[in-house]
Amino acid sequence: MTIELNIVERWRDFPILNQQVNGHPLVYLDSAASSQKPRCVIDAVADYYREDNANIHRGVHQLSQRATDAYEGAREKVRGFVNAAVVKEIVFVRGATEAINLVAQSFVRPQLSAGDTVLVSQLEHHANIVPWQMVCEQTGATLQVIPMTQSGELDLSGIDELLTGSAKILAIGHVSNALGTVNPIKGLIAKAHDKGIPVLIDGAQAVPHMAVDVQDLDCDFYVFSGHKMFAPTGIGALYGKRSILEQMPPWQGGGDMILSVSFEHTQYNDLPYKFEAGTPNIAGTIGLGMAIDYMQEVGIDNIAAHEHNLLVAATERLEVMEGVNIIGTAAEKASVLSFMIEGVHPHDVGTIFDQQGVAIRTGHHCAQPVMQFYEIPATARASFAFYNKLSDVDALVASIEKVQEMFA
Ligand code: 7TS
Repeated sequence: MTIELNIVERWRDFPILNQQVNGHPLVYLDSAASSQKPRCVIDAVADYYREDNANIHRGVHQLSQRATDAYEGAREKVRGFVNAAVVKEIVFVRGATEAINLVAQSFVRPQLSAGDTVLVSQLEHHANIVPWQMVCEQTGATLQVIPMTQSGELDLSGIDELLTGSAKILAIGHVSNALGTVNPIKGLIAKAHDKGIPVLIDGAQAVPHMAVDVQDLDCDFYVFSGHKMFAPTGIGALYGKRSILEQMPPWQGGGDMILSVSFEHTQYNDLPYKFEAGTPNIAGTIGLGMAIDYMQEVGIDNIAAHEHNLLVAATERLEVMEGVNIIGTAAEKASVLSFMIEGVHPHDVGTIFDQQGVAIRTGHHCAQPVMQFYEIPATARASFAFYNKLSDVDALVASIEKVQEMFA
């Protein structure tokens, strides 16, 4: 109960939520696609442009020093947020997608040849499939897939055969964006490490909802996007173990990633700058730092507990609705409820929801292999953040009833 009291008014920190859509109060149930931003994050970005804007790491002047301090301060916040051992292990990138491409091209590609495998799962977002397919095409290696079960969990019955010496990386999501399944990554990481296989965790759908400790997980890489955790778009982070990042060649070349350049020889910069070519998203990085401060103030455990209540409440309501099928019924889930309404295409569901002011996502959620598994083209997906209220679950149910009325 104290959790609910602490957190229930937090939606007021998000100015965008206080509006009407199509004549109804906005109910935002699409945070898995992108979260909304609290006032403090919006202000941090605006204040940076108003007061401190300058390029970083290059000026002796006041503004550049302030911008550099704010940018590097945010890196320390990200380090603390995922409990990395040292700040050098945090590389700023555009988002989860760019981080995975970086690891695929810089770390994995040089090790791959025909006969090798890259291991992903059937639950992955396209961002954790396509970069690996590309690197396989470039090297002649093969993509292998951990299958899934009807409930939307990983089918680990054949895992020992997949984790063989030919696997050069296991790349797996922490939480599935299409179904909300929380994968048992800690055990998988340990199993892969027993065979000497490094592991990348796609944490895009995990960090907004639960505490993550990369040292405890012992993953080699952990990637996420700022915009799903209340920060701006165009900024995210790659965590990598220092010993591994140090051995990896740069991925993109340009300014800031070098110590010295001549036509005969270029000496690369130290970590993490080696991987940050060009002027980065300074404002976005500062916004990310503020989003972390904000989440820590709200309390990640409070966030997880409140969202769990919302998910349980919504699941219990939808489970007993005639003609409504929940897609993805894993024992461990976070913040995502995918469903189908019998006789209605999910896109029509989304449109009717919008007319009620309720924003959900419909489609394949950039996880087409999950849709292929269930032999469906799409689902309707409600996804929660801690700024959602129990009354948003009522709005979800009322919108489903409206759809059913219209298609009766
Ligand atoms: N990994 C997962 C698990 C995701 O859910 C997403 C985006 C990405 C990677 C890619 O993140 P990006 O910030 O680099 O684009 N997922 C979704 C979604 O579920 N709806 O829209 C985007």
